[in-house]
Amino acid sequence: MRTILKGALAGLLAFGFAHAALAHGSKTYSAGEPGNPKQKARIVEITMNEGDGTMSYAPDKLDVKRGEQIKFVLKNAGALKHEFMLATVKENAEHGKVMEKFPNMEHDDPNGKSLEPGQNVQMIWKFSKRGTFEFACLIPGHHQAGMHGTVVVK
Ligand SMILES: [Cu+2]
Repeated sequence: MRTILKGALAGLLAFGFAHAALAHGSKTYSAGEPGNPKQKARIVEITMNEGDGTMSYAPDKLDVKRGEQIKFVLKNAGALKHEFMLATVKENAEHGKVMEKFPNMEHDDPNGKSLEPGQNVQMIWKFSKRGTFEFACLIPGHHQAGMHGTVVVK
């Protein structure tokens, strides 16, 4: 019994470390930096939902000035769990591959949140870098079903 418990615990720890190393090992973020709740922020509401064989964010495009802080008010209006992961297209694609192996990964990071159906979550983000970034749901199948959007920072 003891050995089994230890084995399970070791497995969980290994998973946690693998997750940290693969997805969140670095404290720098491609899309900017975690926001400061004490500074002013533009509020942007983004609703997640499923349609007829599709999944989406509304809106799925956002233009931001470099240095601007955005308070994302995320709403999961769907019947399924969804995520909002803000990074580059490449990073999200790599992270998505990890999630195919570990589909139950949960996110509560400065640049990414997991939302249960009906849940609302806020995320404050400072777009300190110019470029084109992606927000996406990396639960297997969701990105492919259309669950991604673009942020252009000028
Ligand atoms: Cu999703």
